[in-house]
Amino acid sequence: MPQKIPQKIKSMRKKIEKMKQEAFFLVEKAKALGELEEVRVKYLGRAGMVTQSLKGVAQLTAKYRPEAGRLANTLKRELEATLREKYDNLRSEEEEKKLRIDISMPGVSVPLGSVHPVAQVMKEISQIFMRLGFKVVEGPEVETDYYNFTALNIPEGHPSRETFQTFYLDTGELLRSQTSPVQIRVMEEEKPPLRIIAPGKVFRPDATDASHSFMFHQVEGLAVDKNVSFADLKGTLSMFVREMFGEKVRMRFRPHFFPFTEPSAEVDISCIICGGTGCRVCSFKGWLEILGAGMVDPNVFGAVKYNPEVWQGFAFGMGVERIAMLKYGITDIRLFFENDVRFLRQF
Ligand code: 2NL
Repeated sequence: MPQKIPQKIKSMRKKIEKMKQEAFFLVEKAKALGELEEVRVKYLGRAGMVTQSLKGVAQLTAKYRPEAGRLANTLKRELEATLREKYDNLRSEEEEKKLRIDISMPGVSVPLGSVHPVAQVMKEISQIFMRLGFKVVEGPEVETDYYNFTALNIPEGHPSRETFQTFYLDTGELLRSQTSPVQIRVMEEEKPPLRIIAPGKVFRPDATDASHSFMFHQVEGLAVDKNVSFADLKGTLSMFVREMFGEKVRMRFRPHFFPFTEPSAEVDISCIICGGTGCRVCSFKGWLEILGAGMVDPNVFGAVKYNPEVWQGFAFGMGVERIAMLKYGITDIRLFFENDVRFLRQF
């Protein structure tokens, strides 16, 4: 015979069931987080109906306590779960409403940046040489004494090795003072013939003024092949000058000395401001120095184990800021590094 369920328990179940129906109905009905919170307080708050029922369990006789406790606790857990679910739904609905776009609203304009003039000119230089078959290569800005000096035939005691001409690090390394070390690294890795340009940042501890900065940019170039001559150097550079500064500009070579090239030359162009008649920009000389160049010294080839009896090469190096200043008529190098948008916007 199944045990008869006492009347008291039946009425407890009924009461709890009614409370559950009501509470779930109110949760269902809630349209905003505020309304939902009211429902929670009504049932689960300190003076809430479910909370009170649980408290009431203690006053019951021992016979009914387990069943009453179980019923009230189950309702509490079910109600908490459905409140939590509804809370999440309402919240994501409200979030979504916030994200909805009003297409009649005026747009918000985003200020556009632009490519830095030094980066623009460096790219322009690189592209001219790329059209002549040169490949762009990059390398580390922190270098060793060997790659920055020794391999380039710069002897111990040479003034450019002094601390006032090169930034030395505590590790014994240094900040490259030219991008030639990149070319040494390429020659160590690759067999000739090769044509490469190395654009990038270089560092020298110069006192800052209108024409000096402790950090600036260089593009160096190197071509190695059999039967490369000074005439190839001249042809390549005259092509570059024409592309960069225009048809009318003339070019001249002045003898010079660099440890890594022999013979060496400094290269001038006719003043792009006055056309060569003389003005303040060219200091009334009619000529502007734009780069240094020469035929690769056999000792440099020796350092990278190229046979100088078989291979010849020409090399050149130019300061990007200087080229940009001439091209745009800028008279102070510091303008490139101050990041004043009134300056940068002009390019
Ligand atoms: C200048 C002069 C120059 C080079 C750089 C070079 C590189 C190798 C071998 C030989 Cl790996 N030479 N570079 C040659 C001549 C001049 O730069 O006035 N730069 C601003």
